[in-house]
Amino acid sequence: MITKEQIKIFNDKISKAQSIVLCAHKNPDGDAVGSVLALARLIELNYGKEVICMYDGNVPDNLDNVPLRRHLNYYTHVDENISVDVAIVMDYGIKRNIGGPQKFLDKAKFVIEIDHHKNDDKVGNLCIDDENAAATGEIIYELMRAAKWNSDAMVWGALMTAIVTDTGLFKYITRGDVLRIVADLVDRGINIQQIINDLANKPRKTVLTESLSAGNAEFFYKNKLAIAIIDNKQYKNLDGRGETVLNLLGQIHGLDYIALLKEQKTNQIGVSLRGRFKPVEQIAVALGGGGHEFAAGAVVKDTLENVKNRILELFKGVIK
Ligand SMILES: [Mn+2]
Repeated sequence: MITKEQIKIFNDKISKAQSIVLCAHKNPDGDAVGSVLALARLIELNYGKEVICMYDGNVPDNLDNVPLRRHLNYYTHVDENISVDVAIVMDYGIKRNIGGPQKFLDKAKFVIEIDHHKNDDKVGNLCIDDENAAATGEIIYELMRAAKWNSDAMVWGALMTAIVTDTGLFKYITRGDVLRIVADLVDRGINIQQIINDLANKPRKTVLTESLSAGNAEFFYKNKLAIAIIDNKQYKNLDGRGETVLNLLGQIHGLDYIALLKEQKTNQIGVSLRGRFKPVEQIAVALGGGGHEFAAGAVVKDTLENVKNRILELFKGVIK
């Protein structure tokens, strides 16, 4: 629930700001990119202000068609000497996920956060958070409605991309509210098929690498846990988080948990965890990460072998 007070503060800060930067988590996904670009456009339409959108890491190719994609700047391409009146950080989860844009947050006179992750160490002076939201894009939509902002097809397309991404093509939706937002966006003319087709648009080497990783997965604890690996040599072929590996393995009858280990560099392993009706968030937290009940992750500074053993050990306590 977004309060009148929150809208008042947001309105006040944005109205007075000369310089506004927007960012989300490192290696942004459809929710991060969609939320940043939707809010950027909303601020442009309703306050007549241009904002600076930035990211760290890699924006996957399958987000190339998100409206206004070209407005996203790699953070080092933004002049680090600019003054920042307001920084808005979205969908970030934990502070460590912000990456390079953090230095712009550090010098901002006011920080607004908009997020749907659980987080006990918030960075915002104003927090428009909702742990029950299916996507940060859902909160942006609610803010847009509550503030009675004007919007256009670019905003709606970006918000649909955010919701489609974080609900795993609507699979994780547990509240009718999200579907009512989707219904409204469809009534406004957004084509779901086109959004989903655009998101399925990956480089060939990525899809082949992902299928290979799924094909070589190992199974543990009476086949309830699958562990798939993408080593550093294969990692450069990856574009995004390896969702295809998780989706392929997630179809296996009787499987409860999937762990995908990506060797981003020597002694740095990106871990993506998925549970099929079984929570994985605590495992991610134990690895120093976080996320959502059934989809979570962490980045662990250790060898592939050690991280795999830690994961086996953590799941041993969970799988009975
Ligand atoms: Mn999200």
